[in-house]
Amino acid sequence: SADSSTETERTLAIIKPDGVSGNHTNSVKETILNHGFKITEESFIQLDEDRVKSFYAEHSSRSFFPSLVEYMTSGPVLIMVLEKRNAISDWRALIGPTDPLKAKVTHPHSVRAICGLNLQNNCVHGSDSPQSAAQEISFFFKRTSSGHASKHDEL
Ligand code: RTP
Ligand code: MG
Repeated sequence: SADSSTETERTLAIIKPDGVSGNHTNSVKETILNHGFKITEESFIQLDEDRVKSFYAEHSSRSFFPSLVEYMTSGPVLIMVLEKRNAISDWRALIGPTDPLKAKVTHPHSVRAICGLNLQNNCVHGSDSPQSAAQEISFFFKRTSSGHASKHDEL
């Protein structure tokens, strides 16, 4: 069918270093599956500086950028591709606002309200548009011509 409202969509999710080290991985994955997403790719990796700088290039001129790079390289992360109808906006809604301290007030059941620590250490990432989802998924996951996923830099 060509009806885009019923087509599955893919988005990129990351459980950030504070989420992994805070033992939130299993509960976040359970939340993802309970909300009807399929986890179709998964990679537990340690990001290096260059990879984080490239991934968050849109923020390279911000004052928080050096701290963001240090944070995102401070330990392993779990990168996932999530699939469902409206995956991009539904995952963004599920994770809640960027700042967990605000999320606790306005979206108390969101992932960041429950697992996040502060504006920087906010547990999870979600692609913010169809364009960034496509770009971020291909940034981390390559597909061979046979259709099998091949991951790089896996721990
Ligand atoms: P994300 O890209 O990780 O899903 O987060 P987001 O869209 O909700 O927020 P964004 O503005 O893209 O910021 C990217 C990440 O940078 C850190 N941050 N620190 N100290 C600060 O002022 C500050 N602001 C943002 C957070 O880790 C944020 O998720
Ligand atoms: Mg963002």
